[in-house]
Amino acid sequence: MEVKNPYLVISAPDSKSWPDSELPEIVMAGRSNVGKSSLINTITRRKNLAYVGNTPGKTRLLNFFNIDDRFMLVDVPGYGYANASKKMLIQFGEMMEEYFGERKQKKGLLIIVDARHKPSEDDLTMIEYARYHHMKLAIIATKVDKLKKNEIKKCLEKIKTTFELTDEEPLIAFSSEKKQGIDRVWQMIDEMLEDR
Ligand SMILES: Nc1nc2c(ncn2[C@@H]2O[C@H](COP(=O)(O)OP(=O)(O)O)[C@@H](O)[C@H]2O)c(=O)[nH]1
Ligand SMILES: [Mg+2]
Repeated sequence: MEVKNPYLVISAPDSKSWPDSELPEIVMAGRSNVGKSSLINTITRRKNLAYVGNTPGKTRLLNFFNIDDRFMLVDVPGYGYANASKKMLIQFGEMMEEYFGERKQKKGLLIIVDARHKPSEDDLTMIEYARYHHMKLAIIATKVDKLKKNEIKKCLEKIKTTFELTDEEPLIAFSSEKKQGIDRVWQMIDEMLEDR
Protein backbone atom coordinates (compact mmCIF):
# COMPACT_ATOMS: atom_id res chain seq x y z
CA MET A 1 0.00 0.00 0.00
CA GLU A 2 1.37 3.37 -0.98
CA VAL A 3 -0.10 6.35 0.83
CA LYS A 4 -0.14 9.50 -1.27
CA ASN A 5 -1.71 12.27 0.71
CA PRO A 6 -2.33 11.67 4.38
CA TYR A 7 -3.24 14.64 6.51
CA LEU A 8 -4.45 15.48 9.99
CA VAL A 9 -8.10 16.53 9.70
CA ILE A 10 -8.59 17.50 13.32
CA SER A 11 -7.40 16.90 16.86
CA ALA A 12 -10.81 16.61 18.40
CA PRO A 13 -11.30 17.54 22.08
CA ASP A 14 -14.91 16.30 22.11
CA SER A 15 -17.52 14.52 20.00
CA LYS A 16 -18.83 17.77 18.54
CA SER A 17 -15.50 18.13 16.76
CA TRP A 18 -15.42 14.68 15.19
CA PRO A 19 -15.21 15.07 11.41
CA ASP A 20 -18.43 15.21 9.48
CA SER A 21 -17.37 12.40 7.16
CA GLU A 22 -18.67 9.07 5.93
CA LEU A 23 -15.24 7.50 5.61
CA PRO A 24 -14.72 4.23 7.50
CA GLU A 25 -12.51 4.58 10.55
CA ILE A 26 -9.65 2.45 11.89
CA VAL A 27 -8.84 3.16 15.52
CA MET A 28 -5.32 2.90 16.94
CA ALA A 29 -4.81 2.70 20.67
CA GLY A 30 -1.97 1.91 23.04
CA ARG A 31 -0.08 2.93 26.14
CA SER A 32 1.82 6.18 25.89
CA ASN A 33 5.35 5.74 24.61
CA VAL A 34 4.55 2.34 23.12
CA GLY A 35 5.50 3.55 19.63
CA LYS A 36 2.11 4.42 18.17
CA SER A 37 3.12 7.68 16.50
CA SER A 38 6.21 6.00 15.05
CA LEU A 39 4.00 3.23 13.69
CA ILE A 40 1.65 5.71 12.02
CA ASN A 41 4.61 7.50 10.46
CA THR A 42 6.18 4.21 9.39
CA ILE A 43 3.14 2.72 7.66
CA THR A 44 2.38 6.02 5.88
CA ARG A 45 6.08 6.50 5.14
CA ARG A 46 6.02 10.00 6.58
CA LYS A 47 8.49 11.45 9.04
CA ASN A 48 6.15 13.73 10.89
CA LEU A 49 2.55 12.91 10.18
CA ALA A 50 2.07 11.84 13.78
CA TYR A 51 4.22 13.69 16.24
CA VAL A 52 6.73 11.35 17.88
CA GLY A 53 7.87 11.70 21.44
CA ASN A 54 5.29 14.23 22.58
CA THR A 55 4.78 14.65 26.33
CA PRO A 56 2.99 11.51 27.45
CA GLY A 57 -0.63 12.00 28.30
CA LYS A 58 -0.58 15.72 27.77
CA THR A 59 -3.31 15.58 25.19
CA ARG A 60 -6.80 14.17 25.56
CA LEU A 61 -7.55 14.47 21.90
CA LEU A 62 -8.66 12.05 19.21
CA ASN A 63 -6.55 12.71 16.12
CA PHE A 64 -8.32 11.99 12.84
CA PHE A 65 -5.97 11.40 9.90
CA ASN A 66 -7.46 11.27 6.42
CA ILE A 67 -5.63 8.59 4.45
CA ASP A 68 -6.11 9.33 0.75
CA ASP A 69 -9.88 9.78 1.18
CA ARG A 70 -9.98 6.01 1.67
CA PHE A 71 -10.38 5.90 5.42
CA MET A 72 -9.74 7.79 8.65
CA LEU A 73 -7.04 6.64 11.00
CA VAL A 74 -8.16 7.59 14.49
CA ASP A 75 -5.25 8.04 16.87
CA VAL A 76 -6.34 7.57 20.48
CA PRO A 77 -4.30 9.43 23.14
CA GLY A 78 -1.75 7.20 24.86
CA TYR A 79 -3.01 5.79 28.13
CA GLY A 80 -1.46 4.23 31.19
CA TYR A 81 1.15 6.79 32.17
CA ALA A 82 2.00 6.92 35.85
CA ASN A 83 0.75 10.32 37.00
CA ALA A 84 -2.63 10.46 35.28
CA SER A 85 -5.17 12.08 37.55
CA LYS A 86 -8.41 10.34 38.38
CA LYS A 87 -10.32 13.02 36.55
CA MET A 88 -8.30 12.43 33.37
CA LEU A 89 -8.86 8.68 33.59
CA ILE A 90 -12.60 9.22 33.83
CA GLN A 91 -12.55 11.68 30.93
CA PHE A 92 -10.59 9.22 28.82
CA GLY A 93 -13.03 6.42 29.61
CA GLU A 94 -16.01 8.60 28.77
CA MET A 95 -14.44 9.70 25.50
CA MET A 96 -13.82 6.12 24.42
CA GLU A 97 -17.27 4.92 25.52
CA GLU A 98 -18.80 7.73 23.51
CA TYR A 99 -16.70 7.01 20.45
CA PHE A 100 -17.29 3.24 20.46
CA GLY A 101 -20.93 3.68 21.42
CA GLU A 102 -21.87 6.37 18.89
CA ARG A 103 -19.51 6.30 15.95
CA LYS A 104 -21.10 4.28 13.17
CA GLN A 105 -18.05 4.53 10.86
CA LYS A 106 -15.80 2.54 13.19
CA LYS A 107 -14.48 -0.49 11.33
CA GLY A 108 -11.66 -1.89 13.37
CA LEU A 109 -9.36 -1.46 16.33
CA LEU A 110 -5.61 -1.90 16.32
CA ILE A 111 -4.11 -2.14 19.79
CA ILE A 112 -0.40 -1.37 19.89
CA VAL A 113 1.65 -3.08 22.60
CA ASP A 114 5.34 -3.28 23.35
CA ALA A 115 6.50 -6.73 22.24
CA ARG A 116 8.70 -6.98 25.35
CA HIS A 117 5.95 -6.51 27.91
CA LYS A 118 2.83 -8.21 29.09
CA PRO A 119 -0.26 -6.21 28.04
CA SER A 120 -1.57 -3.90 30.77
CA GLU A 121 -4.99 -3.69 32.37
CA ASP A 122 -5.67 -0.68 30.15
CA ASP A 123 -4.86 -2.74 27.05
CA LEU A 124 -7.28 -5.39 28.26
CA THR A 125 -9.98 -2.77 28.79
CA MET A 126 -9.40 -1.58 25.23
CA ILE A 127 -9.81 -5.06 23.75
CA GLU A 128 -13.02 -5.50 25.73
CA TYR A 129 -14.46 -2.34 24.15
CA ALA A 130 -13.81 -3.80 20.70
CA ARG A 131 -15.22 -7.22 21.53
CA TYR A 132 -18.29 -5.70 23.15
CA HIS A 133 -18.99 -3.60 20.05
CA HIS A 134 -18.20 -6.51 17.68
CA MET A 135 -15.40 -4.61 15.98
CA LYS A 136 -12.70 -6.34 14.02
CA LEU A 137 -9.49 -6.12 15.98
CA ALA A 138 -5.82 -6.94 15.82
CA ILE A 139 -2.88 -6.54 18.17
CA ILE A 140 0.37 -5.06 16.93
CA ALA A 141 3.43 -5.93 19.00
CA THR A 142 5.98 -3.26 18.16
CA LYS A 143 9.66 -2.71 18.98
CA VAL A 144 10.40 -6.37 18.17
CA ASP A 145 13.86 -5.16 17.10
CA LYS A 146 14.59 -4.80 20.82
CA LEU A 147 14.16 -8.55 21.32
CA LYS A 148 16.68 -11.26 20.60
CA LYS A 149 15.60 -13.70 17.89
CA ASN A 150 15.06 -16.50 20.39
CA GLU A 151 12.92 -14.31 22.69
CA ILE A 152 10.38 -13.19 20.10
CA LYS A 153 8.23 -16.30 20.02
CA LYS A 154 7.92 -16.50 23.78
CA CYS A 155 7.00 -12.82 24.10
CA LEU A 156 4.36 -13.05 21.39
CA GLU A 157 2.92 -16.13 23.07
CA LYS A 158 2.64 -14.26 26.36
CA ILE A 159 0.79 -11.40 24.67
CA LYS A 160 -1.55 -13.86 23.00
CA THR A 161 -2.44 -15.66 26.21
CA THR A 162 -2.84 -12.45 28.23
CA PHE A 163 -5.35 -11.07 25.71
CA GLU A 164 -6.84 -14.58 25.23
CA LEU A 165 -6.71 -13.96 21.49
CA THR A 166 -8.90 -16.06 19.23
CA ASP A 167 -8.07 -17.11 15.66
CA GLU A 168 -10.02 -14.09 14.39
CA GLU A 169 -7.83 -11.73 16.42
CA PRO A 170 -4.40 -11.59 14.74
CA LEU A 171 -1.16 -10.64 16.41
CA ILE A 172 1.32 -8.81 14.20
CA ALA A 173 5.01 -8.43 15.00
CA PHE A 174 6.21 -4.95 14.05
CA SER A 175 9.22 -2.66 14.20
CA SER A 176 9.34 0.97 13.13
CA GLU A 177 13.09 0.86 13.60
CA LYS A 178 13.55 -2.04 11.18
CA LYS A 179 10.48 -1.29 9.02
CA GLN A 180 9.15 -4.73 9.78
CA GLY A 181 5.49 -5.74 9.53
CA ILE A 182 4.28 -2.86 7.35
CA ASP A 183 2.65 -5.14 4.77
CA ARG A 184 0.85 -7.16 7.40
CA VAL A 185 -0.55 -4.04 9.03
CA TRP A 186 -1.88 -2.83 5.67
CA GLN A 187 -3.31 -6.27 4.94
CA MET A 188 -5.13 -6.09 8.27
CA ILE A 189 -6.44 -2.58 7.63
CA ASP A 190 -7.65 -3.64 4.16
CA GLU A 191 -9.51 -6.59 5.69
CA MET A 192 -11.13 -4.32 8.23
CA LEU A 193 -12.21 -1.90 5.52
CA GLU A 194 -13.62 -4.67 3.31
CA ASP A 195 -15.80 -5.93 6.12
CA ARG A 196 -19.44 -5.09 5.24
N1 LIG B 1 13.73 0.37 18.98
C1 LIG B 1 12.55 0.89 18.64
N2 LIG B 1 12.15 2.05 19.18
C2 LIG B 1 10.92 2.54 18.84
C3 LIG B 1 10.08 1.85 17.92
N3 LIG B 1 8.94 2.57 17.80
C4 LIG B 1 9.09 3.66 18.58
N4 LIG B 1 10.27 3.66 19.21
C5 LIG B 1 10.76 4.69 20.18
O1 LIG B 1 9.89 4.72 21.30
C6 LIG B 1 9.70 6.06 21.76
C7 LIG B 1 8.21 6.40 21.76
O2 LIG B 1 7.73 6.40 20.44
P1 LIG B 1 6.39 7.18 20.00
O3 LIG B 1 6.11 6.78 18.60
O4 LIG B 1 6.48 8.63 20.30
O5 LIG B 1 5.34 6.51 21.00
P2 LIG B 1 3.83 6.91 21.31
O6 LIG B 1 3.85 7.67 22.60
O7 LIG B 1 3.12 5.61 21.46
O8 LIG B 1 3.29 7.71 20.15
C8 LIG B 1 10.52 6.94 20.83
O9 LIG B 1 11.75 7.21 21.44
C9 LIG B 1 10.69 6.09 19.58
O10 LIG B 1 11.86 6.39 18.87
C10 LIG B 1 10.54 0.61 17.35
O11 LIG B 1 9.88 -0.07 16.56
N5 LIG B 1 11.79 0.19 17.76
MG1 LIG C 1 2.45 9.65 20.16
